[in-house]
Amino acid sequence: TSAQIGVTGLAVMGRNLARNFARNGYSVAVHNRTVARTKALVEEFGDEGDFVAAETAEEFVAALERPRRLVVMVKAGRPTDAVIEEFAPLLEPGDMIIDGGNAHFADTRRRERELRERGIHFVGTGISGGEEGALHGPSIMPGGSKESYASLGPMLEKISAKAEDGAPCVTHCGPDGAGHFVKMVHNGIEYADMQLIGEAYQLLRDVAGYSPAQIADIFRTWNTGRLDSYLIEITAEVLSHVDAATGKPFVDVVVDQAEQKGTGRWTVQIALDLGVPVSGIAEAVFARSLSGHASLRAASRDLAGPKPSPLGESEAAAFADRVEQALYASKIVSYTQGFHEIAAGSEEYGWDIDLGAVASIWRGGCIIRAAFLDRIRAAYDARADLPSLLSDETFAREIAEAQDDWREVLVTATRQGVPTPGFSAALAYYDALRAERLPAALTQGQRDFFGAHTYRRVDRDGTFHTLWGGDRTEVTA
Ligand code: NBP
Repeated sequence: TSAQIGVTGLAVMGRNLARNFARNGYSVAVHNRTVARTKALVEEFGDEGDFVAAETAEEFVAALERPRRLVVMVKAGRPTDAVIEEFAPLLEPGDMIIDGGNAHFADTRRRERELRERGIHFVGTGISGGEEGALHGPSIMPGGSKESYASLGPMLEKISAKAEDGAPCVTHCGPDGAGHFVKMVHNGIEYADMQLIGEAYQLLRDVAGYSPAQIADIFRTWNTGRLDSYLIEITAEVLSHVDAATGKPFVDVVVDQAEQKGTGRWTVQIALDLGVPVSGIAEAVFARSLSGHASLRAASRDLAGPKPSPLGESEAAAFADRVEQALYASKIVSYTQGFHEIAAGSEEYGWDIDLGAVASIWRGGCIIRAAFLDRIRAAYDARADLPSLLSDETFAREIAEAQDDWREVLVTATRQGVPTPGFSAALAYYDALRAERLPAALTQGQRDFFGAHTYRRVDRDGTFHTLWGGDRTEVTA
């Protein structure tokens, strides 16, 4: 028999993805560098569907129907190149290599170009949802050629998560690196969401004076409203968990130094290159980085400043409502920034990414899945060329309604010395966009003063320079 799809790389993600294909009725060839993993998969889960175990690359390729669809789920970076080098010589024009790892989109662009010259479709594919998602339905973000999507799309649609309206959480994002770019920004937004939730937690704890268990209940309540999302749901689970060894809240026995694997950092690095202000995502990355500087933190512990003093019970509930407003408004801003980055990447690389479709496929399966994404989709459906999510009437109105509370929360946080980099950056972005005049005019004057960098005028076209070192007359540059 010939298999309809092959998966090589059978660690947690690859194994579960292979099972997902098999459970959906596809015959799946499976392969792994270390053969024991292949055997273990077939022994443990062989009865879930039609698996063809292959020990060598040649056997694996021979097991696939043509054109071949070969999913690579190995560690991103050099291992991906090693696997491509191993398999590409065995493939024929028209075959497809689908890279489901967390590759950098620039690597995907390079690999796609190299393989295209050999007639092979390289389909860089973002996959979100962790190991559970891979098994039960992830959100899938494929790039690559239209032709490859025509062949692969129906299979991906079958194994993907489904949104509440039944729509599959997969769309052809665009050519070459578009899928991995979209996945990268997904992860950047995920960092921002997590940071904002963290700030809300700390305010509820230190300013409102609630216990982790009480805060878990507050998050459960929020999860029934407009903040309804996977991350809010698991936040309540983590906060209500009690450490078995000590009987303390779990969150109090975990070292408060956050780690990261790099996709959030990439989102910010690329945003800097594209000139897109993703301040909320950047603050989230920096907040993790700051948390990890243990000796710097220890050396700074005695610096002067207020210690938070918890509110009384009567004020705490009202404060919690304000925090919900601040969290929601900040969330709108971080999605605004993330979608701006996707639009800018799409423009830069000619991908023609459909932003509404991206919002749509993030509604299920992935880590940032949320009711909220349906509203983003609706905003782009109503107007595909929306300059910014903040230009959408609904979001603009919601922020307008939230902003008094948002500002109030930040006043309290500042006065009590509780750090809120995410909430603050979001509000600064919002206010900067609203501002009639920005101090950027002064910046331009300074640049012209020390470096003759020139400036434009509000009242006339052209580029000008003032002779700062001379009689300060203005000349046309
Ligand atoms: P890992 O990222 O831990 O990679 C392990 C796999 O890579 C094993 O199958 C291993 O084979 C194979 N491999 C390595 Br390492 N070097 C190789 C080489 N030179 N040649 C051939 N195979 C090699 O696995 P994972 O956590 O399942 O993730 C797979 C991909 O999916 C990664 O790119 C990851 O970033 C991405 N991803 C992960 C998640 C998640 O939640 N974990 C979510 C979304 C995406 P071996 O068995 O012989 O050592």
